[in-house]
Amino acid sequence: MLLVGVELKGHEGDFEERQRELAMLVKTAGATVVGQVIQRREKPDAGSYVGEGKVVEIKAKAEELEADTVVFDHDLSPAQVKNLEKGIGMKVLDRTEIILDIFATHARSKQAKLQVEVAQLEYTMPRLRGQWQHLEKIAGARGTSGGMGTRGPGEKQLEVDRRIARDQIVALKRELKEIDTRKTREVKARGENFTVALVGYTNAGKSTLMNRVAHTDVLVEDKLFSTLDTKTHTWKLRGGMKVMASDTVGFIRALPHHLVASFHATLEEVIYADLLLHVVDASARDAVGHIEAVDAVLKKLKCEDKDRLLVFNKLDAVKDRMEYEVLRRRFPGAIEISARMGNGMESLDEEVAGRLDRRLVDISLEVSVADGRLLAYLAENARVTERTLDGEAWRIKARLAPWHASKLQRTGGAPVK
Ligand SMILES: Nc1nc2c(ncn2[C@@H]2O[C@H](COP(=O)(O)OP(=O)(O)OP(=O)(O)O)[C@@H](O)[C@H]2O)c(=O)[nH]1
Ligand SMILES: [Mg+2]
Repeated sequence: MLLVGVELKGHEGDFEERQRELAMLVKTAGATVVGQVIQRREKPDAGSYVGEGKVVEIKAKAEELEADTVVFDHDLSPAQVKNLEKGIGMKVLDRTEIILDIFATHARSKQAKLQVEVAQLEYTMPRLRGQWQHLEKIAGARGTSGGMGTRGPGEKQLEVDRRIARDQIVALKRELKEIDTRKTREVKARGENFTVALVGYTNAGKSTLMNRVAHTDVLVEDKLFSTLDTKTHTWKLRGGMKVMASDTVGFIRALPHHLVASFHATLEEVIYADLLLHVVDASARDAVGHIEAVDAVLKKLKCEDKDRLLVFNKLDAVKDRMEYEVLRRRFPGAIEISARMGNGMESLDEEVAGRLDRRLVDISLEVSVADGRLLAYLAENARVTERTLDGEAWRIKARLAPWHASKLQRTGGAPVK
């Protein structure tokens, strides 16, 4: 595949990094990169994105390098794809299509497969429509306009395709909905534990961290989007607290919004989590860009106000100490770890416990010394901070999880303050 990148004015900074990322995406998708063409422009050309002169150059280069496909690092409109394919004489793909393709090959569970399929169909739909509108114009120009006679044969076929795609989306969504409802119920029913979701840019090391803290065996690969299914496991923090940790789908800059929409159910782990661990590959050249991209997706999920902890991972792989120091200063609250080597795990546990501790509720209550059951319950589930004997009753101050507090309140065991 031949890569094409256009450096638009005002986006110069991240251009090189984007090109590298596109190459990585193409490789992950299983194709080989034979070369690249770059261009600087003020703004995209409406017809062909790169302009006619550049199309000729791309064609020549693609032929010289014996490419069979040209990949653009930009989302192309249906019309642009059409013009480019005509001009270059080979298949043209954009970044979104590559990402969708990777998702399709990496999807394992029924849910992930359905989600990807919906996203793919929704992405192709407007393209079908684009061609249809185009043909409609041709039919009109032929002088067959007016009334029923306007429909050309090609148009009819596309209309049928479009209907099939639409019906398919409806059917897939119905099937998905059943799985989603069940999953949502599961996520919400997790109730009696704090939940922590590992979020972050793709390849940041989320699954590696998951394996480290929950002693699991999740697939870890130096590839993009290895994990498409969220899995939840128990994480025992040093200090005794048990939390549920979920590994999640990695994010990327300009994550196709069809994917965000159709993976909404999978991302519920994030939406309902008590704490988000934002895992960052601190050895990546564009770590700041990655952090911003993740923040943008979290915003789309309306999770920007959630309690978040920044975790700098791959400290063992940081090469440029100077550059890293700049990053470190910019995000002074970040915890530093190496999920692969197991460094920094104590401070991570401590910080997670501390963050979750803030979510505990303070209560004060009086318990009869004879109420062994309630005393045992408190001993098991609460952290008693004060206890004084007052005649036949204990005056107790304690901190406990919100669900325990509301349980006590429901059973009339204690007034919750
Ligand atoms: N050097 C180094 N490499 C690491 C570390 N943590 C993870 N990696 C490597 O980074 C790559 C990606 O790790 P994963 O755990 O699969 O990353 P992920 O965030 O789950 O990625 P996706 O599921 O694809 O979004 C793998 O090759 C890991 O071995 C680390 O602390 N140091
Ligand atoms: Mg993963």
